[in-house]
Amino acid sequence: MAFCHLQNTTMTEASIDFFRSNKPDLYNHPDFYLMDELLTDEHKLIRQSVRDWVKKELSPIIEDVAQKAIFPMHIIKGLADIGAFGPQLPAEYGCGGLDYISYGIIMQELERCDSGVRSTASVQGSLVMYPIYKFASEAQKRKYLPKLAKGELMGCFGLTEPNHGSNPAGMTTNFRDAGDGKNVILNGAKMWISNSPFADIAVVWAKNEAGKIKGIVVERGMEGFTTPETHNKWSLRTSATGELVFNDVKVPIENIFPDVEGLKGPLTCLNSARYGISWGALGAAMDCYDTALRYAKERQQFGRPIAGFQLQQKKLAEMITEITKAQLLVWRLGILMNEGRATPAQISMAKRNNVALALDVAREARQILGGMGITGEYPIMRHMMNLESVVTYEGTHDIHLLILGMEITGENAFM
Ligand code: TGC
Ligand code: FAD
Repeated sequence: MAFCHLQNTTMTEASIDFFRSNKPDLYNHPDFYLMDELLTDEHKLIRQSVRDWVKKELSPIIEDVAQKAIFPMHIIKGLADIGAFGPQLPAEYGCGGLDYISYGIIMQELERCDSGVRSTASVQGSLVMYPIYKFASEAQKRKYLPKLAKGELMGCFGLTEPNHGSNPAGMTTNFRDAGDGKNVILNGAKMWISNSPFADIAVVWAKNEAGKIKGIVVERGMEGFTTPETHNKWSLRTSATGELVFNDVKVPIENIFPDVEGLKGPLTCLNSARYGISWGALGAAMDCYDTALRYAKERQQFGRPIAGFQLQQKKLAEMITEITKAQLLVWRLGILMNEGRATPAQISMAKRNNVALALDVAREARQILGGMGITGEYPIMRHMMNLESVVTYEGTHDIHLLILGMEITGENAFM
């Protein structure tokens, strides 16, 4: 075994370096049920290219940028080059033209490194490009999609407001006719918006004068539009989060999506993003499990590796069981997504289950590492803190339970 020479040592600087430098060799794990056999050669090729990029460009900097709480802007081009922006959208608009399993695999491999980076890609692909592809005019698609795919433009998605999080139907952000036949006037504020501090465009959900929710593209530079950053997060520190503030912003009527009205607009986009998160969270869980397993085999206490103690084996065996179940869940969901048969409740089940299991795995893995588990020498605490946002955004753990509850009972328990 690669780690044998460390067995009589403590976790020194040298062994931590060894641990890091050997990590990619173990990247095919965990695959307890030989799930790779369900993937095509193309899926495996995509996975390998994302892994190679993550290993070269992201892993070496991730801890530092997380500690400093900055989004590393220079990775945008790399993310675009590996096809992380809108991989599931058609090639005719400069997008990936790939299937939903490929999309999931890309999210998994990014979040295996860091949920904040995956967040940036999810927002761009599922919450900015997807609604433009699905609901915008042909001219808007041609204007925005190729540049968004290349990362030449970055976007954000404004649904949540200070007083309306789980219940976006109550939003108060609104627009009215400017009276010039060309523009509308937008007022209101959105909160907790990923990518907002650097986004070039924002897909904003706001009510028209009839009180109907519409999607509208707001561009940076429009007078009265500001994007103050939200600081002091202990979670998703590599993702830039902020507000969107609209103070009598004049927006061209042509920027309003013609083809959708009502809450189903934003919720349709969330289906795509929540699906990606169910794969992504699994990536974070895999990284925590891999890290804990290797640490348990190396770390000696009472004269033997801690992996030899039943209590630690229970943790590891339960982790791999839950990860394997989650892998099967997302693979099947990916097939249903490809066939256009996945329901919102099925997506809620996967998002809720996989994020919760990732949090459980992170918490157990951190314990296996003892004191080392709280340091930035290992990724576990960062994953754990990140996942506290992932379990809340895109519908909280409780909201997804209520969506499932309504699906199976027919009873609405939201209000
Ligand atoms: P409700 O009356 O149930 O539905 C209103 C209309 O929407 C339709 N609908 C859906 N359509 C497509 N996909 C779905 N998943 C849908 N769910 C519902 C529904 O059929 C209806 O259509 P119509 O034609 O009859 O008008 O709506 P409600 O007001 O009772 O709310 C339902 C609820 C609570 C489930 C929904 O509001 C919800 O999901 N709340 C959670 C909010 C949320 O997830 N926010 C996410 C903000 S974005 C974000 O967090 C990005 S983080 C990104 C990152 O960094 O990665
Ligand atoms: P609340 O809705 O106030 O919920 C508080 C608690 O009450 C939760 O536990 C919830 O489950 C519970 N609760 C609420 N209603 C019910 C009910 N009916 N029954 C039982 N329990 C209930 N939003 C965007 O639009 N775009 C983004 O890019 C974006 N990025 C984000 C990034 C980060 C880092 C974070 C933390 C959030 C982001 N969000 C974004 C917002 C996110 O979607 C919301 O935080 C989330 O939807 C929950 O809303 P809230 O925080 O207002 O909580």
